[in-house]
Amino acid sequence: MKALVIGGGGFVGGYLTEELAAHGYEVSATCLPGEIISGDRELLPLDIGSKEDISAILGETSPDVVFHLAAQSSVALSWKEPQLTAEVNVIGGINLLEALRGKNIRTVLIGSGEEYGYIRQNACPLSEDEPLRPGNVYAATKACQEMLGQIYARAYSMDIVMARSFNHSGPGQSRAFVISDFCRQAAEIGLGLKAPEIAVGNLGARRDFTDVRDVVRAYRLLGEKGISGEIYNVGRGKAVSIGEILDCVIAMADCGISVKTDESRLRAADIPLIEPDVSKILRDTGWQAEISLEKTIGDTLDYWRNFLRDEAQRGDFCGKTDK
Ligand code: A2R
Repeated sequence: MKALVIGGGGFVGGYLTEELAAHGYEVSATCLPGEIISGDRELLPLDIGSKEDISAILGETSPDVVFHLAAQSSVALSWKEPQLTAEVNVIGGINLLEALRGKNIRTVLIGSGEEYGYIRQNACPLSEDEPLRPGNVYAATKACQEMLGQIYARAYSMDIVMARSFNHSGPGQSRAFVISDFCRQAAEIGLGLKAPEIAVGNLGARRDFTDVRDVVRAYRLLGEKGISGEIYNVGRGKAVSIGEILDCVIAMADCGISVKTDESRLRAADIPLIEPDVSKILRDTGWQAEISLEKTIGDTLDYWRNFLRDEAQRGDFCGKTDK
């Protein structure tokens, strides 16, 4: 079985490539031309701004299944660069769908739990039928990509499965995400690189976190067993508060950390609870999250400790995964 991972140079892409290879797939993966990739993986340069370039890669690699991860994936950047976000996530998505049209290649489109946006009170756990009310530019573009996926699946009988992924984390993730950020701060404190104080935003919000290694297993299984034209929530189905995550990080770091609220990290419109119903993916693929949050946090803490030690040894303070 041949798989093509588009957007394989990002955080999730490396894990998905490993997951597929470990299950016997012959994997090709693309990255944005000029993108700096950690490790020594060989990736094919591809900007999804060009339908012709996508067609050429499909011709070169002749995949049975395509996983589409390429995205402008930062919510913060989506406010600053709405046109770029729409270019990559919407026009790039159309370019891919057009390149795939008539080719009979199973496709897994990766969307986001952010698409649900301003959810109704008591709507959790969110089923895939819940109306979407995206609350930021990134979420709107992901909802749009998914709608296009459904339209192409119906109109052209294309074999497309869509994922809505909730928060995921693990070793190697950018510190723009909360678990990685807390673990990096704790690792800096443990190594004496920072005062023993972690800066935090709203600790009351409850979110659903899954380990990235579980998430890529879900993507593989959606490729293998997901029903064409269907949308699947990918998450643990059990939200925890950001405060509980912080307590776990502090306990594991075990170096006397205190907590300080940083006003700039407080978000005005934080939704109190976001939690998916994950019964559909379990029913159709047998997938459910298996890796505990404690393991995700422990491994992410270890990742940052090693990263910071290596950085200090090299005398280099601008690591490339620290975007
Ligand atoms: O922005 P960069 O240099 O990190 O490159 C990203 C790449 N990308 C593109 N690839 C091809 N053509 C483009 N025009 C283009 N623009 C950006 O897609 C990056 O390597 C990759 C997305 O990876 P990350 O930003 O690390 O996201 P992550 O965490 O791996 O999430 C993967 C998917 C995304 O669709 C998210 O929206 C979703 O999972 O949650």
